[in-house]
Amino acid sequence: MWAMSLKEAATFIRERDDFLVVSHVQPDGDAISSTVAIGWLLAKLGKAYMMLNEGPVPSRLHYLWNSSAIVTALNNEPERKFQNVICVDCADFARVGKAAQWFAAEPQLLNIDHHPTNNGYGSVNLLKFHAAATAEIIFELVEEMEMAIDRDFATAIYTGLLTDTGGFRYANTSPEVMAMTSRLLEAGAPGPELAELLLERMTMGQMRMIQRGLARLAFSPDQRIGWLWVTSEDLADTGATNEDLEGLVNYPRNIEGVEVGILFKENGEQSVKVSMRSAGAVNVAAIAQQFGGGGHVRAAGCRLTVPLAEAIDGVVSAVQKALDSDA
Ligand SMILES: [Mn+2]
Repeated sequence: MWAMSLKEAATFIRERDDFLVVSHVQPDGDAISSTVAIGWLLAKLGKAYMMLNEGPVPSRLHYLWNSSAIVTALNNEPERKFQNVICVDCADFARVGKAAQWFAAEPQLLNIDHHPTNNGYGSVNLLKFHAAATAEIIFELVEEMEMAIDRDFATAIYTGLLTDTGGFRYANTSPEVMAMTSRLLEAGAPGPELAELLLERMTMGQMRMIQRGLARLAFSPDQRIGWLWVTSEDLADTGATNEDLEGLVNYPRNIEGVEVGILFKENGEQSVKVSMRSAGAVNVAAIAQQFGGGGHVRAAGCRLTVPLAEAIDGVVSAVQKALDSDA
């Protein structure tokens, strides 16, 4: 079945020309790496293609081969429509966002993804739910097509694997991932430099937000809930972006004994974005659902249209209730 899917995907690429390569809104490391890796493959085959994303490429990923050629759909009206589309790392069709404006009315679509919720919206689907990253699937596709890899390609795939496995730490860090990583290093992927850049380095905005957030760290009386908040003013003062808030919620969550870590992010006077992380005792997706949000058992979020203090009271009480009923 998997071997068949790989062949079908290879045929889709070989028999067509003039492709649009897209990934999901607010692209992460795997999304951009997968986009440029498919671009690399198409370039090697002498195919015409364009790479597109709804939003801009995060600046820390600018080292990726040809990433500067990725067009931002938000800033550009469609110049034309594409009949052949390759979607990478998009769990559902809606995740491509405004990039869809560049698709022909009934495009031929190759859907390459690893999200278990992907419903197979492509004309051809290359889906492997236990793959650690979409980049892992693309490496298999390039092997299937018997192409020699180089440093540019290896760096892209390594980046997708590194980011989607949280630095080769999460449960998806399979023996297959490690075997692949070994080959990527042989092909010239700069492992230590990528780890430094993607896992260690912080922007000044990020550090300023950590500084402010940690100064406010608060706990429930039983210390099983830890939370912090950032205000609209913080973002304005520090020049931090939303990207700079990534990982902030892990500080309370990582403390010994804390079951749920929460980050409250104020967006104007009556809007608060809430991110929750659970150590496992409670299902934070169920709590997020009470407030109209959703997510995964251990990572979920919601948005409340109330002042910050009210959002903190409401969500912390709901989490406390869930923890108490669990005990
Ligand atoms: Mn991914």
